[in-house]
Amino acid sequence: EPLRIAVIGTGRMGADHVRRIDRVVSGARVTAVVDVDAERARSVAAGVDGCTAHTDPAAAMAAADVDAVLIASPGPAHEAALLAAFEHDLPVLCEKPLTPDAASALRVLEAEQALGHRRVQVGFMRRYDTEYVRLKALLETGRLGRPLMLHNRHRNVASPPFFTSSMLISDSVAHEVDATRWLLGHEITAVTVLRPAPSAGAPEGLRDPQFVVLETDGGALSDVEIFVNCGFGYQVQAEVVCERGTARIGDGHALVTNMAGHWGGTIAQDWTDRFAQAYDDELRTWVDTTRRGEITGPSTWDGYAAAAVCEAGVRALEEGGRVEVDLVEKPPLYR
Ligand code: NAD
Ligand code: ISE
Repeated sequence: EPLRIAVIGTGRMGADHVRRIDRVVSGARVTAVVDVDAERARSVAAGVDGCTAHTDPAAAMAAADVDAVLIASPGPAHEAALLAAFEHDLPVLCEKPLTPDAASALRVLEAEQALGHRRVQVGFMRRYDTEYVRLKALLETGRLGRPLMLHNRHRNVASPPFFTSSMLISDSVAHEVDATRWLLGHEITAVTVLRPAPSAGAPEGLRDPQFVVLETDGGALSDVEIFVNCGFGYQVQAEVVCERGTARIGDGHALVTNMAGHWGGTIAQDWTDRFAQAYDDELRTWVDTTRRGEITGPSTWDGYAAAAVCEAGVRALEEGGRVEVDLVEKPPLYR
């Protein structure tokens, strides 16, 4: 029997996940979509056989033909949707961020523990990107020795109109926070944010770019250049520097052309292009494991830790200086 999924939020990511479940992944179908914008929900539902449209997430989750929930509404709406899914004990794939701040993430962490089993996979899709997967596998062989530093670059063509300076951290650097924790197997203990004079290409008042330094409990440093109005393309790059060597991903060298006195390639323009394979594998994994009654991948703990680090990062941005991260003790469910 296919997994019957309700998709909450049918904007850019939600609509793309609906397409992915409908056309790319096998073993699942979308039986309900939900959006506060009724017209948007109706138009997405109209493209899928047997799919109903709703405006209230709780109503969709109470429907008899829903086995699992994919949350792709904006971050501030995630907590309510997660808690409603827990009430029905439904498995969830929740787009990042789990929630926008540490206190709300902690409430979700506590609610999942009260259920007594993991129900959530968080949408940190870089963990499924083949380049990131190869980098992690290499680090785990130990051949390069102990990781000392991780250098990350994260560039977007342009930020959406609602983007604020703190969202460069909480919405964008959130991915490097997770990638750092996952690649190195360390927790992040402190955050510092440096701010060069903003680019003339950034909207008035937006602190763009920023330079973020993450310290880890394994003694490593991870730095992030976040630049969300670079204008030229979507680039996500990472280089790890270890005791006996370095390794780098994200150079986009899959196709290099030589022509008319120049050599080079093309640059992706957005995440749907750069991470297409990662989103497919993320969703495929969630569907396959959920059908077997398992939950794997980034957990509610990972979502909470990322939210706590980002909250410290936003304080470091606003107040200047180094801000320590204060995590609760890791509960047994996530060890
Ligand atoms: P979007 O604005 O395009 O879409 C959000 C949709 O949710 C809109 O249609 C909106 O009407 C609807 N909505 C708002 N409140 C709702 C509620 N309470 N219940 C149901 N629907 C509601 O945003 P987006 O870019 O698709 O982002 C959605 C989520 O995906 C966010 O959490 C964002 O951080 C995440 N995201 C992840 C990636 C990634 O690379 N993994 C990329 C972009 C966005
Ligand atoms: C967006 O929400 C994402 O998740 C993208 O992956 C990221 O590159 C972008 O900066 C975020 O705003």
